Amino acid sequence: MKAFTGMVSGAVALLKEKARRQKAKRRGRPARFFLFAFSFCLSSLALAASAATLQVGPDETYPTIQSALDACTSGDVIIVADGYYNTAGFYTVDLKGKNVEIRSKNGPDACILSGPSSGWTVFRVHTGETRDARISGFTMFGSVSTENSSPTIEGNVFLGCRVNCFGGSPLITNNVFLRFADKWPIACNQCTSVTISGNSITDCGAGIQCISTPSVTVVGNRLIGNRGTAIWCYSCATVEVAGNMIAANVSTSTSESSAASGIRCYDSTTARIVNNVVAGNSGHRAIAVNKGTLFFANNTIAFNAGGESGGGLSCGAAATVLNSIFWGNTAGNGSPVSFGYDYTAAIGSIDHCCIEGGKSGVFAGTFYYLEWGSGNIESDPLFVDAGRWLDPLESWPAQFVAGDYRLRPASPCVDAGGPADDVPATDYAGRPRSLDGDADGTAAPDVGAYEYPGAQSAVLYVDDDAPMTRGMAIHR
Ligand SMILES: [Ca+2]
Ligand SMILES: [Ca+2]
Repeated sequence: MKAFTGMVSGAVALLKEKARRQKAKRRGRPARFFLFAFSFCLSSLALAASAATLQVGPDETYPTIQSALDACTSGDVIIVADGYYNTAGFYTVDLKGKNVEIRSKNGPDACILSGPSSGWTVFRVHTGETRDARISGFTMFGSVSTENSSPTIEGNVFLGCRVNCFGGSPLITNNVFLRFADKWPIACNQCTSVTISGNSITDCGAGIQCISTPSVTVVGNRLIGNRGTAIWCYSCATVEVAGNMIAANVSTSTSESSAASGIRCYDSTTARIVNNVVAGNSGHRAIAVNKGTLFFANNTIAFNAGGESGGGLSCGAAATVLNSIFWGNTAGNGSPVSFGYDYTAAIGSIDHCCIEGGKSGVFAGTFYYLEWGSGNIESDPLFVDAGRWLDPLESWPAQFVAGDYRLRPASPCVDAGGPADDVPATDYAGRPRSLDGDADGTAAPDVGAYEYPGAQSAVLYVDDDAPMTRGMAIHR
């Protein structure tokens, strides 16, 4: 929350600065306006055929983003000066079909956009804009709404607000979402495709929601300490969920289509879930995929608290489960993994996994055939730090102090994975997979999301016993 506090005090300083500038502006307006107009005409003539850069700010040619947008054409760049832009009295900025880059001059700490009320839409993108329409580098107290458009929304901080997309193929990348209380800070409905990458979502009502979107890619996000499902895909044909940190999320839903604290794929055709760390979540189950096919490799699923069945993974899909750790998860039965609990008929395999309780820990329903493959182990994976649930007397509702899910040198998971051909070429932290972690001269994948680097680099482990239920850092 340090960043948040900093931003708020930054906003106050910016308000003062704005008042000072307006005073100065009133004093020097006539001469400066003439100079501006003159130089603008010259530059307009010179740059008529090429992209223009339009400056927005109290002392700039354009006082508002909308006035710059109205004057620009596709390919132009709009740069917004430092300041607090309170949009009281108007405004939703409308891109009006122009594929322009709109960005702050000095990043989100210095440029804050706010609507007149909470829940206000600050940017509306609804005229078929492409990925070349970019909105980046703002702190927003109002939402971005897109309809049948495919903009890039990048590097913003959303405080108590959201990105809401209907149709199109938007890219939502490297944003921070904090304190959006009303469920989904990222919501995509009936898009053609969507890519959601590198975002951080903390202390929100839930995480990422995708509905009826044929192609969903959710990669490299951090979803920590939210009060609902972290990633929920409903009726999306192809879903890829890779390299996400999903920790300390609590879902109270028991609805069949939505219940899961970590990842829920409901009625997907093909789901690929790889390289994720899913730890210390609480809900009906941590990960649930009800039908279709599932490829599930190199995930670390640890210390999740579940409901009836499948505290780690609950699956009715035809599943290939490889190189994954299921440790410390709880449920009524099938604590690590439950297949076909709802009487679905399919075949699933488990190879080269570290599963607490071994084969007898896995539940397979009446119509589900489990192929218990080779290379499975059932010893403690020896995480650097396992994390822990706080005693209910310490915190209520339950909170999880997440640990560090890299492997210790003596972990049985080091070099114990299956063939490298089938699994992601890099690990959760971006290291090559495979490395020779046990120094026997042969590189092999590890089990879990992290590849142990072995003697190839010195690693200093730091005790990270700090609560992360509200967005604390975790090693990457
Ligand atoms: Ca290895
Ligand atoms: Ca080796």
